[in-house]
Amino acid sequence: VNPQLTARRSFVPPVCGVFEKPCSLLRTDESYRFTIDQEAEKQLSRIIANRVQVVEGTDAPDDALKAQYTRRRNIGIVFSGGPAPGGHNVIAGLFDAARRANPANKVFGFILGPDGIIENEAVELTGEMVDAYRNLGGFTMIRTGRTKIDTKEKMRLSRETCKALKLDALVVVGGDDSNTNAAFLAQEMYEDGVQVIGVPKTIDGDIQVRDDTGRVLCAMSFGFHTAARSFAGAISNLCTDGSSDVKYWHICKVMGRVASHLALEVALQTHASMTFIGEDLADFVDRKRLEKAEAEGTVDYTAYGMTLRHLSRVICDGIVRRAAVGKTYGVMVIPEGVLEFINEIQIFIIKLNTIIAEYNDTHDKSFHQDFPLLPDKLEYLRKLLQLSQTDPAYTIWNSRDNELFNDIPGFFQEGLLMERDSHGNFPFSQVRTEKVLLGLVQDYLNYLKEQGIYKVGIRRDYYSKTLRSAGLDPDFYGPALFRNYADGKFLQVRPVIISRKTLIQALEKGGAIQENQEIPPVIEKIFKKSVPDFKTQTHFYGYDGRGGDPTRFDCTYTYNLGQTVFSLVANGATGQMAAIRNLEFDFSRWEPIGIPIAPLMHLEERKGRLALVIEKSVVDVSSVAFRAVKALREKWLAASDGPDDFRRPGPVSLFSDTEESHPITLTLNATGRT
Ligand code: FBP
Repeated sequence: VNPQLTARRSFVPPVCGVFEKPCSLLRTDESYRFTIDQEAEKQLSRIIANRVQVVEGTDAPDDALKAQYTRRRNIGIVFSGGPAPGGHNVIAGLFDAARRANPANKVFGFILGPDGIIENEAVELTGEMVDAYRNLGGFTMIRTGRTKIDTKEKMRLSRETCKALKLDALVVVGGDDSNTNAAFLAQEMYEDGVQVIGVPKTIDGDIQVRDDTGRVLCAMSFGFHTAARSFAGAISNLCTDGSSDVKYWHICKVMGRVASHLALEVALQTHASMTFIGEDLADFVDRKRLEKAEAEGTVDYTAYGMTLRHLSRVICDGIVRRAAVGKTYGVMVIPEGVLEFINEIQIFIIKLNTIIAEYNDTHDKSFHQDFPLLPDKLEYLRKLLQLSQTDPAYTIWNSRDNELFNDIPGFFQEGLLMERDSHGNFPFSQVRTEKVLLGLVQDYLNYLKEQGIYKVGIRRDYYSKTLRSAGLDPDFYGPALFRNYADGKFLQVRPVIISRKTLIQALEKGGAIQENQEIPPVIEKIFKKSVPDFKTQTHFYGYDGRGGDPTRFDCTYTYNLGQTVFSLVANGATGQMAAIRNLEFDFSRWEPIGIPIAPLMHLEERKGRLALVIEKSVVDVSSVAFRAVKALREKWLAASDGPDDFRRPGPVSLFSDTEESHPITLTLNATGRT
């Protein structure tokens, strides 16, 4: 028996005031504005007119409301997509609210994600099952899957399952793509009287909903806080380890398929030496390129956004600057989806999506069945990229494209063809993004070494003390080894990259040693230190954080989401996503609401075609949280004489509510303070 586990299971999350009332109802809030996509209007006609619904509690429901609220119901729930901490509490919140309204209500869990709906694999959830998973991480109770219900046949089978189980409502707990799926299910099952409710889940934090005027309806999806705290804890430990044995650069890839929200939160929690935010790289404008093009009377679109090569230079700049003050170690955070924001990569991916879609349409076997059998895959791929004539925007293949393509290491050139997931997303979690970048970084560092730019600064006091302790006169040996040492605290070692032979010659010339005499070991030691060594350890933080036990924030958030789902179901809503308004503020201000899904949809390229999806929310580079990180970047790089500025995030506790128990990005964006 693990007492901590028992304590965790018995934690009772606080509920919003409305859920303490015997009954809840919905009030339409007309004040939110959404621009409706014409395609959404056409394809989701049944639910497009939905409005924001605010859940309100009542002590004295009239008879009609009471009858509707307490009517016996069967509700199905499915997890869709990657696990996110808190999912079990959505079930617990829904189960408790359903049983409270009517003890005869039944909740069915679909096994292994949407496949469970298609194949009618469901289990009726009992109190014991729910209790066993309260406040625990993962989706282990009913597991999850990534299947998309995207064909007529899958939709037909899903409808049959709902009929067979006599479902009144189906709850889809998932990310942007799964909520998109929920909207289509709501549309299709409208006639059958099956209500469909979505729940915003994903550690990526990319389901954030604002209306056209920027008013926040859903500040964050659940699971984000726990994952960020887990990653930050591990990365903070690397900051401590790195600054103790001062020998490695720790390269940390942090999950988030596209958006860099997790990397941003981790940066704020740990103050790692360098953190790259994909959205920031895309925002970069190469002024020199633009001016040159302008002078030539042309427009250079490639001046917008950072190239892979440019990014590697920025990374090198940080490494070189830290080395110059003796710091040959550090911690670097790279978001999993960073390549998504590198234009040239994005163009290759979109172009290949189109080619793969066309191939699948015109061949017996799918592209991914045929491609692995080809003898020279790279040659084939190059031809594909050059020959694609489908979309004029992506057909231009010039020498620059060629150059950019050649910059990408071979394993990733082929990797660009990796099979997309069922929603058409490129599987960045399977790409060794850090390896792609580090290859370029290492090459450039070698060049900088040769140029004498990448060198280790040795503290003057260190070198004087070391020589002296070996009984050698620093003023005698020093000049032979160093120049311009009198200027500052740090010595620029010169020449930086010299062979042992050159070093001996320099010492002989300076009269420090006689011909053929051995170099005193202490000088050898100092010399060795002057030659930078870029040693790295790479880490991937993703699946571990997805499986963690939810923080107090996520436990409370998800339990209240579950309760919100029941209120929406019991009041007849469909095509709505359960959410908590004011999540970014103190719990006392949280308000359960329903957000209409259809108005959030727009057209996006998926698998080479335009598809109606919910727009992912990426990091806003004008947000307070991002601006804070930008302003503190130089401080956190600590390329100066002083100590590093690493931050140790506080411990994660289920039982105390502190400032640490909310995402810093949320607090900053809402209030402008940490
Ligand atoms: P969801 O959007 O389904 O929540 O999943 C997010 C995520 O964890 C991403 O961060 C990551 O890129 C992806 O899932 C990994 O997918 P898989 O589990 O298929 O490897």
